[in-house]
Amino acid sequence: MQLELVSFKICPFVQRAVITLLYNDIPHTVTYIDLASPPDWFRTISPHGKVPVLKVDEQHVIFDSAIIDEFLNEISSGKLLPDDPLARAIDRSWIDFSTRLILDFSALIHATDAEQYHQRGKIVKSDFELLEQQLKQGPFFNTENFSLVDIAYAPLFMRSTLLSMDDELYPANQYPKTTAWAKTLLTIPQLTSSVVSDFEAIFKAHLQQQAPFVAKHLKL
Ligand SMILES: N[C@@H](CCC(=O)N[C@@H](CS)C(=O)NCC(=O)O)C(=O)O
Repeated sequence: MQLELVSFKICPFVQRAVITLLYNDIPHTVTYIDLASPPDWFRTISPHGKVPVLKVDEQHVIFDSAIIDEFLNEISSGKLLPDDPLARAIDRSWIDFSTRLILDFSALIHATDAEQYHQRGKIVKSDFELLEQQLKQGPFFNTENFSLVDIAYAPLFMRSTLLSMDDELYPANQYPKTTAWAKTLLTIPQLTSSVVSDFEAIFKAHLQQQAPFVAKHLKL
């Protein structure tokens, strides 16, 4: 099986799949596309028109990061989700919530004026408040066991550490368990190596171009 991951360099959802591939030592190749002008073949393999897409072989393609991650876990260690059905379902629920948090945070970053910025900031704060209440003593979401839930949130934590954000832009600063969790995750080598080497520059250039209000606020 020669896996090929179709990627966009700054996509947090693709990054989840990369972390899972690296964590499990799964051989793979990565093909980068430009989402602003995707190649014709992309539409035929990605019904939602989104990355990540995992080409498993000439006939089989999987899409959606949560589904790709579960597949990668199942063909390797299988240890990245709990055995107990209820615990596994709870993990899937919080993976689903991470997508909401990433999208709410992305909406905040792309606010075009102060009013939108404040409104969206309140939504992100309430998301982080819910997440904080869910966290136990750590170091991981499932205490001692690193899991797909950690992988699902890690891309957000990585992006937030690259920017000097105030509490309104990044309310997680106010939540000690979330802060400690993020700090732990960012020491994991498979996580820090899951983006391209010029990720920071590309990400900041993207914000300058697509999110000028927040870029100015961050003095980028
Ligand atoms: N739920 C999807 C979300 C994927 C997603 O939104 N990817 C973005 C890039 S970060 C995308 O491909 N957007 C292109 C579009 O919406 O046209 C997943 O987890 O894989």
